[in-house]
Amino acid sequence: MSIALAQRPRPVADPHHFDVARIRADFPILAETIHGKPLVYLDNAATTHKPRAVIDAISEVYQRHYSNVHRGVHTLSQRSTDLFEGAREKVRGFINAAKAREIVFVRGTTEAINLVAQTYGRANIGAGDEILITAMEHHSNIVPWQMLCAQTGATLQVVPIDRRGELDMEAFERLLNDRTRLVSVVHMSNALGTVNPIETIIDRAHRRGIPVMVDGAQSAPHMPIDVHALDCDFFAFSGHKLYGPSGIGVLYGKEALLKAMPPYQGGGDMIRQVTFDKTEYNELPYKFEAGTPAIADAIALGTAIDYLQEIGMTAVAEHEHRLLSYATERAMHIPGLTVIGTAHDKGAILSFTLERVHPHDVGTLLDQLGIAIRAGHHCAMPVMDFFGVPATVRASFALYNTAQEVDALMDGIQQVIEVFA
Ligand code: 7TS
Repeated sequence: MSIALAQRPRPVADPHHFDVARIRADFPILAETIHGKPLVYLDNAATTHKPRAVIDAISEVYQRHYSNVHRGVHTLSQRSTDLFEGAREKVRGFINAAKAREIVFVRGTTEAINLVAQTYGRANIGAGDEILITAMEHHSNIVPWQMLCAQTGATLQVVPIDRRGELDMEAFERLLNDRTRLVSVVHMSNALGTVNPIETIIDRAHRRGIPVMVDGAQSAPHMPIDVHALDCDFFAFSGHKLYGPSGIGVLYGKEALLKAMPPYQGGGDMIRQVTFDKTEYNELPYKFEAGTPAIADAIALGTAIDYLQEIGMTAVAEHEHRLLSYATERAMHIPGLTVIGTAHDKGAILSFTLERVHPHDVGTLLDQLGIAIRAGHHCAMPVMDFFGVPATVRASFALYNTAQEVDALMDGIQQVIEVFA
């Protein structure tokens, strides 16, 4: 028997006409006013809002289908197990993994990277070995490797970036060597918007037999992902940036690698047999899913994926790209505004500084106008150090943003400049 959540109105899927008004109507929070102004939400790199379908899915699970998974013979347990495993299958399809057992549910990108560092890393990386990351990583793709280095005596190598915020690919090739045991690289930078040439990175690393982990926290919500075509060894993303719930995320790993890795945490669900002498671990992916998982959240992540696939990730990427081009064009005409991150290939993130105004002041004044942006180091302090700024203002776009919201942002920035003039 298979169980499905209630059918819901679907977003429009017309490749020639991206109906942003229809999409906005699916997101209840976008009707909120902030300080009496319509909400202009441009902090999507931090987290995205949820369509009604996702909110309703959570409610429906708890109202009608909820029980613990993988344990009971009773009907509700079977229903929630079906829905939970159905969500895993949706994730598999979304990133085009070969098998559902290559999809491990975790709390988010951060946990996925820590899992790989502490399992794959501790089993395969030792004193004198090197782990290669880049200078534009989020702290989540720096600190777990530093911890692993402290535990094992391995060292962290860092691919530098240039003033546009692009990777120095020659340096990357130079840094790959016989001691390199793993490359872990961000697909799309949360601080700069840079989309890295991960196909080339994976190809060059694989030529030397080095596995590659991709931090897809920012890419998965904004462009089509095909882990099979990429041939990456690990790929991580978070549900909450993908219009799904917080507290749920995904680690994709190639089956052969996951199979050979020791478990991450011990407990229920990850075992086959336990005696006081010896424990036999469960099969994939359950070996890595100790304890009761975020059941309703995983199911609702599946609903978020349904929602996105109905629209189409290519259409999402194109819409956001149009917004970024328009925002960048307008920003260039504001005196004293410097865009940080001008890579050729960019996702819809506009990071900038304003002369004589601290980013936090920009954020506070924009908030008074109902505009939510992020001001800070974006958990990428080394990027801020490289550009010699303490922080930036960051506007990050999502599928529900509009050109009018870009106008509101730019008008808001003009007002900030006048206040500080
Ligand atoms: N990697 C990247 C590239 C990210 O942008 C983030 C979160 C993470 C990893 C961590 O994801 P988490 O879901 O485990 O927290 N980035 C941001 C941001 O830009 N503002 O708030 C969180």
